[in-house]
Amino acid sequence: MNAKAPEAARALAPWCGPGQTVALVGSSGVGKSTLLNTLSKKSSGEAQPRGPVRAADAKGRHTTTSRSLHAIAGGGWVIDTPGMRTLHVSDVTAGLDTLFAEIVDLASRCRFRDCTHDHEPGCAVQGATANGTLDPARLERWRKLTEENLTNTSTQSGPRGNKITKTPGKRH
Ligand SMILES: Nc1nc2c(ncn2[C@@H]2O[C@H](COP(=O)(O)OP(=O)(O)O)[C@@H](O)[C@H]2O)c(=O)[nH]1
Ligand SMILES: [Mg+2]
Ligand SMILES: [Zn+2]
Repeated sequence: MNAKAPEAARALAPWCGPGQTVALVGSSGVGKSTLLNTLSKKSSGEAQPRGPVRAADAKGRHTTTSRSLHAIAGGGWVIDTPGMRTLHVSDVTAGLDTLFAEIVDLASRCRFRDCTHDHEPGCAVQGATANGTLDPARLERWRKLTEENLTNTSTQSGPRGNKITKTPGKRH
């Protein structure tokens, strides 16, 4: 949508009304503050400052530096947030299992419990990509997100950095 046009507010009306609060989240320069100004019908004097977009790579600069809450014209609230260059995922193991339920399902039929669905023989997930029931691009997205989640999620470690796999029992 064109964030500068009043029609933008009309298109978003189902999510922006009395009793509703929305937050604008996304990369710098995508137009969050611009959209906020349209939604809240701010006069130019009280408008959220909008940033330039670098012509070379179309990346925005961080013009908004803190969160702020604004009333939407006609009811509801909108939160402007500073942009981010990248959005990392962490602690989303349960979410990934929900989103890629069919991969979880297939994985239960892999020969190895800790199958990475990459090179292992007897991999049901690779089998499904081979016979066309699973889109290889989807498996690739699963792999990327799973790796990112693994890197960004802290694991509890014991003495000498050993991973704790069991909760220590109560002492008697
Ligand atoms: N033409 C046009 N320019 C836009 C639109 N949305 C944002 N801009 C411009 O893109 C730049 C960055 O917008 P800004 O709202 O500061 O992005 P933010 O970092 O997400 O808050 C500003 O120069 C805006 O005027 C749009 O829908 N159309
Ligand atoms: Mg902004
Ligand atoms: Zn497998």
